[in-house]
Amino acid sequence: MITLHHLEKSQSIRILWLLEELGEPYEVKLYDRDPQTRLAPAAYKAVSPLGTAPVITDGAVTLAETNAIVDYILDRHDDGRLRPKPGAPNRAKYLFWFHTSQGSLQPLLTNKFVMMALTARAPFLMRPVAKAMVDGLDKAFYGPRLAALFREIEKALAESKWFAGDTLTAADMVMGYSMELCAHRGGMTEAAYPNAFRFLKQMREYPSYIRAMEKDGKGTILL
Ligand SMILES: N[C@@H](CCC(=O)N[C@@H](CS)C(=O)NCC(=O)O)C(=O)O
Repeated sequence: MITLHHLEKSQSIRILWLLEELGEPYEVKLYDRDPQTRLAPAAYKAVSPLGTAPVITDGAVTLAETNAIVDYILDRHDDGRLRPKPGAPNRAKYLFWFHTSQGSLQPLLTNKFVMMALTARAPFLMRPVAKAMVDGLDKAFYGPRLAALFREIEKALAESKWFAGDTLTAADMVMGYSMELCAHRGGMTEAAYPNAFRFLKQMREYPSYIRAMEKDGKGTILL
């Protein structure tokens, strides 16, 4: 049986959502972040080969990396419902959003937030210099790249209810966590991106997502 090692307030919520949506038996072990560093605790790092969340174990298999885990789990449920099959009309959209989340959007968000946190923790006299560097990076790199992604997200969600069409797929599950971050701290506003916010509302009201959030019990966002 699959065990999800679930780190609070982390990308692992996507796997919890997927497992709840599939409705087959699984185990979940809950881990709190280290109260000082806010990173994964030593017990978590002992399980995860990269020290990062999410990670699952399944018999002799230990697997990290969100999208690898999603594909591993969906290989057992290959009916095309949550992962459109090759040749399906929405396959290209599915692939684009499934990989955009972890290939572009999430790394940009993580890097931007880490840089912001480092600035806030810099020694007092260094802080203006650190802030100027981060602001420069934001203007030249994070800002334009995130804006391009936000525009594309809004366009996609104006065309269809979910990212790959009118029914939920795993692309929505991986994009969902990143979208929460965009809305909370990434500069995405409801006035400018109404369809993105409509997506977030429908995700938060989706029964399997509600069940996942109840099991998590902590809320997704690390503030
Ligand atoms: N590309 C990885 C990123 C994993 C990652 O950075 N996870 C964060 C949680 S949101 C983490 O483990 N943070 C705690 C730590 O680094 O100790 C994936 O998709 O699984």
